[in-house]
Amino acid sequence: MESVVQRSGRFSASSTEGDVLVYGACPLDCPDGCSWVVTVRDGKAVGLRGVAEHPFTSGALCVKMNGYLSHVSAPDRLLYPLRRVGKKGEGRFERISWDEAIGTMAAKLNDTIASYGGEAIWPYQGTGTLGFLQGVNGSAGARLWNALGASKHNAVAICSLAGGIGSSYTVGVNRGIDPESLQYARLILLWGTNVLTSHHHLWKFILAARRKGAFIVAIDPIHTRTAAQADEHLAPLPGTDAALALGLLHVIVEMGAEDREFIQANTLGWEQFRARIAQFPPSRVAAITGLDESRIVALGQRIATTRPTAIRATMGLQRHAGGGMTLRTLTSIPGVTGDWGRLGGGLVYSTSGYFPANLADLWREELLKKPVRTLVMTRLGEGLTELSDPPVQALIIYGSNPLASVPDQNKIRCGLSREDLFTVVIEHFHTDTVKYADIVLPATMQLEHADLHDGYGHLYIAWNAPAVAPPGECLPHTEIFRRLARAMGLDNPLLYESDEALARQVLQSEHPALKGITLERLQQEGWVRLAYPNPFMPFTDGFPTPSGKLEFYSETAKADGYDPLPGYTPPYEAASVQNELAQRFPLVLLATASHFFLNSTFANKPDLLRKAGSPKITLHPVDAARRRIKDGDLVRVFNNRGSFIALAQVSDHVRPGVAATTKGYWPGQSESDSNVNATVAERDADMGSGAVYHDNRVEVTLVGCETQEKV
Ligand SMILES: Nc1nc2c(c(=O)[nH]1)N[C@H]1C(S)=C(S)[C@@H](COP(=O)(O)OP(=O)(O)OC[C@H]3O[C@@H](n4cnc5c(=O)[nH]c(N)nc54)[C@H](O)[C@@H]3O)O[C@H]1N2
Ligand SMILES: Nc1nc2c(c(=O)[nH]1)N[C@H]1C(S)=C(S)[C@@H](COP(=O)(O)OP(=O)(O)OC[C@H]3O[C@@H](n4cnc5c(=O)[nH]c(N)nc54)[C@H](O)[C@@H]3O)O[C@H]1N2
Ligand code: SF4
Ligand SMILES: [Mo]
Repeated sequence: MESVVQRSGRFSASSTEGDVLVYGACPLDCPDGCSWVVTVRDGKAVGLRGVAEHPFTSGALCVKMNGYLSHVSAPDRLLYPLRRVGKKGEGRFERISWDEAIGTMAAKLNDTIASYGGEAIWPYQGTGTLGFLQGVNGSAGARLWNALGASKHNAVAICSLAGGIGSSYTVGVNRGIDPESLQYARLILLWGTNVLTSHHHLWKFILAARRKGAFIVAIDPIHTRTAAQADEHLAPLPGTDAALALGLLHVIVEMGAEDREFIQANTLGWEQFRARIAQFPPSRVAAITGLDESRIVALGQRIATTRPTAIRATMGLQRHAGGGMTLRTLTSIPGVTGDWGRLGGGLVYSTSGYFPANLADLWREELLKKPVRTLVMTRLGEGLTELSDPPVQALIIYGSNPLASVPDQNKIRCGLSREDLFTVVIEHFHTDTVKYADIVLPATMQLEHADLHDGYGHLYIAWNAPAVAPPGECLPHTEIFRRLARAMGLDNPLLYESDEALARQVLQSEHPALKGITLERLQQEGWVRLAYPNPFMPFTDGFPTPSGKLEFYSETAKADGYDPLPGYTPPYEAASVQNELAQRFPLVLLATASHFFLNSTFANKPDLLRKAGSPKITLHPVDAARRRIKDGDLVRVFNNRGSFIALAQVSDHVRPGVAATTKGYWPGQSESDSNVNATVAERDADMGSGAVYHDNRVEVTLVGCETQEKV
């Protein structure tokens, strides 16, 4: 039989002789945060599988990561530092040494600081990897940027900020119930979330509930693959969910089904909120959401009579002008039904923050000599073309492909073309963004570096041990920043701590959730559940709001300049708000998660690109016929900001007036040299400057039939 060189206490003999099994974790920006095992043979990774015993991963990865090993060894992977030799955007580079690359960077950054001050440096970290050492959760490089006084990001505004802030006004935090507790629900509302594409590991808990009789409702403007599996699907107009929530509550209150005992003991401002709810009778809500009144009433009655009801919402739901308010209002529903107090009831938007990472020790704000400005990552175009005092003179991009992923692509391209801007991109592949770099640095991938991970859709943390040596001259972010600090002549020892030392500091906390969890244990076991009770109910000891109660009425929201009550904020580009714009651009375009890519990661992976096919836009038959568009036609999708080309897919999976496409394609893959983000506005959601990707009006025309004034 087999024998195994054991790296970890949890392994039993299960592999070929001489093989080494190494625990790791998926680094991608995905709620599931899977734990995996790498099989290493003769120094090479030959196998990758999900950890079978991990209750959330449950032995499976996903269609994107199953073939990860071929991505790691892809022939077009960046392996050496490069210097630009062509014009910005041309993508012509020559190989240089690490010493030269780091030396050039150090000189440029020192010059920038001398001429403009540290804030002229913009460290632009995206969500390419989430880890606490190399990735965005730990703001890799934070110590160095603090020492240099560089500008900061306000948070990962690109993805989830608005919704997190919105739910915090109601329950005090961005987090909600343990997603695993969906298995105890009797009614599950999958509200603006495409589970089977974006975080399929949750599905088994939903199925477990269904086996015990739970009813599953999908609320999504698109008939997604998740909606297709639900017992019922409601397709409201995009961005109208808070109105729907208030309408459902109207039905519940009319029935007298609110949980008065819970409300009395655990909430603040019920009378005011009740008056707000009264303003949203189903007839009004039907007009706002475009849903039949009878279906709103029926769902309201179902919620009123089914305990416990669980709501799963994710980030897509808040990519609208009223995204923060949407989560604020949805989070109030279990406050009215009392389901926050029942196992299997409540809402989960994110679990991020359940891991009480010691970020203060990781970041060391004391290295900052004075407070620095924060920049919004979804306003990169504006930041590069309009910001002054100081202007951005040095842009260090890592874990991000902003030319593909960030709103207002044309403006970003213009900013990245600036001759006086020094741009460094740390990457795995020759993305469109890389083409604008002065210096390109090759980063290690997950099998080649150490990292510490949590998940934003579960309560586990994991240690990712390096399994193989990096190919070529790839380096981890942590090492790149150590080398840069040295080349810049900085001598604070905090800038030179090892990866393990950093990981130990992240885990250094008196918080009970980390009781008994050490780096040694993680290295031994690969992953652990945080020390919360199991099953877990978050708000049994009250809500972490100023009043200690769930706040229907929030003084904090009021002080921050918002409506103190949950309410409904229409989309910026709603026909009711901007009628003239809606006439010019009649279709609301959603650009949602692709089943085969993770944001723009993998859009260059041949097998996944083949499965995904060309960029598509789904149009309702009525909308298609009106424009003489047939299934399979090549169309130009445009508005006053820009355009991109896609294949028309004519289907009733969307309603008239709504169109759907997917995010992630690289602009350079299209003959228009653009993707959907050429049409998306550089605009903030109501709370926390989140992006409004799905609040986007467009018109569509056959390629070849574009008129000059329209495009
Ligand atoms: N396969 C795959 N998985 C991913 C990603 C990916 O790119 N590909 N992206 C990852 C990332 S970065 C994130 S942040 C997460 C979470 O990202 P998700 O929340 O999954 O993001 P979306 O796909 O934008 O939106 C989810 C669903 O919400 C719907 N939706 C959009 N607007 C509205 C609305 O106004 N009302 C309602 N009710 N529904 C609406 C969309 O049609 C979509 O089906 O997923 C992660 N998982
Ligand atoms: N239209 C539209 N656009 C969207 C969205 C939408 O719903 N609609 N969703 C938004 C969301 S939710 C998000 S989170 C953003 C994501 O936007 P980004 O943060 O830009 O993420 P990606 O597009 O995946 O690009 C990540 C890049 O990092 C690289 N990378 C991966 N790992 C590492 C590493 O360890 N080191 C380095 N140096 N590089 C690495 C990958 O090769 C990839 O090119 O996109 C947003 N864009
Ligand atoms: S992308 Fe998500 S589902 Fe796929 S392996 Fe990574 S964490 Fe798991
Ligand atoms: Mo995201």
